[in-house]
Amino acid sequence: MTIAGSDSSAGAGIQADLKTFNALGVYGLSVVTCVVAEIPGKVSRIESIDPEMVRAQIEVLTKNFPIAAMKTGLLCSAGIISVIARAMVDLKPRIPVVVDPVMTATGGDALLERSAIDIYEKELFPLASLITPNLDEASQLLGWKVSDRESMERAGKELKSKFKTAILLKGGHLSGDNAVDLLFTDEGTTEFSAPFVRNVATHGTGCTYSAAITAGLAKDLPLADAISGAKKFVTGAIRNHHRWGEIHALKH
Ligand code: PXL
Repeated sequence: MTIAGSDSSAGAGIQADLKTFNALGVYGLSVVTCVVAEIPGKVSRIESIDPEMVRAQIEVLTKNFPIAAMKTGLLCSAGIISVIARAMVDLKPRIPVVVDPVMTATGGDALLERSAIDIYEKELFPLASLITPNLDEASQLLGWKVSDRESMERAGKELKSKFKTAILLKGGHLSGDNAVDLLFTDEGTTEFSAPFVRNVATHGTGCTYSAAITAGLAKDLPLADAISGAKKFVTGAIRNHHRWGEIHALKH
């Protein structure tokens, strides 16, 4: 199950999650938190769904489907995050929860209310099996800039002890020949690396990655195996990207 926003251009958000689940052979359920009118690189309008409606979607799905794992993506507002956290606390049995703390679109547009970060930290992070920040999100969560491999090591350890759960810190925004991510758990640090694919529009990469990890966890894979499979999947998706002819749609 994914709890996330709708991306009208369908490369990120709920649409990316469902496509990923489908490609990896698990059935995807979706809880919509907001609707984003956008194309890659340009958000034109965001409208959030009433938190009660978010709650109703979670309730009807969790009551009627055997959900094996879930992820959260763009959650839009503090009120929505609170509702989700409360619903998760009530869930029995507990299942793996991947929290992708989406704050800004790849193009730089803000997607989340500022006050929501506080609620994330207090209410949702304690319920996560894995949190998957990129470097910008990690920097916002820590209050200092994570800018290279060395600071990634420090940041991951700090985030893990702050939120007491596994952290996958994604280094995809660093320069270098490889896209390197680091997983921090109680057992130590594990590196996941793949050759960089340059000059490709990467809108939706983070959503696809966390959805693929969630699919792996739904299939009962150990966390590190779910992540390495997901890393291969997302790297393949970037490498085999769809090439539009004339990109009228990307004018803005
Ligand atoms: O890529 C982050 C993201 C997540 N979810 C939704 C989005 C975006 C980026 O634009 O629209 C719904």
